[in-house]
Amino acid sequence: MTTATADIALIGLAVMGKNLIMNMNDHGFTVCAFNRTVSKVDEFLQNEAKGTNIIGATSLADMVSKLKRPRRVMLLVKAGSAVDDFINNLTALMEPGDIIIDGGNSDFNDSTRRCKELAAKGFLYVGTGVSGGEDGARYGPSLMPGGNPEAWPHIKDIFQSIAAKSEGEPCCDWVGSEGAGHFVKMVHNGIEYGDMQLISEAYHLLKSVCGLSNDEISAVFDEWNKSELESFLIEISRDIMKFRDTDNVHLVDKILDSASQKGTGKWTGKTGLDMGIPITLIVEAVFARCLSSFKDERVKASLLLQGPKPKSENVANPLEHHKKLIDSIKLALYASKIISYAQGFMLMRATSQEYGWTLNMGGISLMWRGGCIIRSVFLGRIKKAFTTNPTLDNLLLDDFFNQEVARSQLSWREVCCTGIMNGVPMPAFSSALAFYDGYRCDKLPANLLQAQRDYFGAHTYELLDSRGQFHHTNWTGHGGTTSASTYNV
Ligand code: NBP
Repeated sequence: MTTATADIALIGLAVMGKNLIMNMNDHGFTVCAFNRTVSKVDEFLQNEAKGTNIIGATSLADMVSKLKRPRRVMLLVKAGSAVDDFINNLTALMEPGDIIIDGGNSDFNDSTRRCKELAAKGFLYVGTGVSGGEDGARYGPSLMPGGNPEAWPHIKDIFQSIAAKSEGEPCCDWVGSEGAGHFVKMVHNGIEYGDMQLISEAYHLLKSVCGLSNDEISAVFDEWNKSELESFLIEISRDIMKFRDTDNVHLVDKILDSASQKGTGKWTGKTGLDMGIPITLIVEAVFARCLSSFKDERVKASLLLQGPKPKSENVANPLEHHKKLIDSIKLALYASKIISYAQGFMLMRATSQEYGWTLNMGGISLMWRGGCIIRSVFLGRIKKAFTTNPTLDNLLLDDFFNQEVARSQLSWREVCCTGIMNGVPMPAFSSALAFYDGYRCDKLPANLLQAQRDYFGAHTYELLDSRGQFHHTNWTGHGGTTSASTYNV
């Protein structure tokens, strides 16, 4: 009979799985490794895992027999049907009270379904966000677990040990029930799309309008990384800008300007639309990638469509010559980033209320403070805002962020004007500014929209002095007096 010696089993020996196993091993946990293609288990044991306490399994049944009770099994496989297939096979081998954890990029709606289905059978399900890529998985990821709360005491020690640490605190805490963990990871990825787009727009302006060379842009990013913008994404952008290929040419100049995506940004956008939350910057970042993918059509259009082209003067020292504009671009990036996070937290707040998850916003900021792709000094400020006021309605209403946007906004507006007058697209910078101006506007033109809706579709409107009462007007004199109840536009 096999002795049950393993603390946890991990299925999926690709980049994330292997690195998480090594990380767990480093922290003193005995891990049993398994993979659909079983030959990869031996390969792993004979290479990366050689000389460690990691053990392998030859089948799912073998793996289950090697686990201490309650059994803990973590999946790091391709999201989708592979997860459901493994869950089905595992439940036939495991017992009620055992724990199944999905660490892949699963859709949070799937995690909610799986959590409920497994709870009905007595199993404890956890859907956890894992961020930080290969390096994070190996040396400390940001972990965002959610699901059946009864599972948390059984996995807390392993998760918090292997997670990144920020100011001594693990970047991992219980997020909430059902699909809350994967939801928070999805929003993280949406914000990541936004951050990347903002940096790319700054790059476009620095290159096209200021005429900076790649090395000069790298130097600008290096400076920014010593400021309130200090973050992993600015840091890697600094390194990318100065990276030279084997032929000594900057690699970034050889890369096709057509961005791919794997879908989590799109999911965030769709969730924003479903929840009625204006996460405009994230959605613009997704669409910017879509537009970039029309490379051939854009090249044709560039020869036909008229408009201003960036005019960068040939100056001896562009860094010095454009110092004011460069500083303004930095502030525009900073203010837009504040808007992006304000929108992301709006989405989390609304979804948390809708599903009754009671997400802890300060805790989430801390989970993102280290280990993950959007890690930054800035998240420490967000943590502080939610610690000061845990029920803060909107990040923009926090004194610190309100003041930061106030001091940045003139530069932000000037940068948007400069981009527009030079024909440089800035969907993220400018949509963030439009959101800011809309959010701080006490009277928007939606009164006309309501009148239009009532005019053509009898959709009714409320009056300023009698909210909650709905009126319909016969605008043309020949319409009826009946208001619509089904046709919604
Ligand atoms: P992949 O996403 O490339 O998945 C590889 C694993 O999935 C292998 O173990 C493979 O088994 C297994 N698999 C596949 Br593919 N199809 C399967 C199926 N139909 N049935 C059973 N197993 C199947 O690996 P990864 O990049 O390590 O990512 C793992 C998860 O973590 C994914 O959900 C990913 O989205 C998420 N994630 C990735 C990152 C990252 O930076 N890469 C970061 C955060 C989260 P095989 O060896 O037999 O083909």
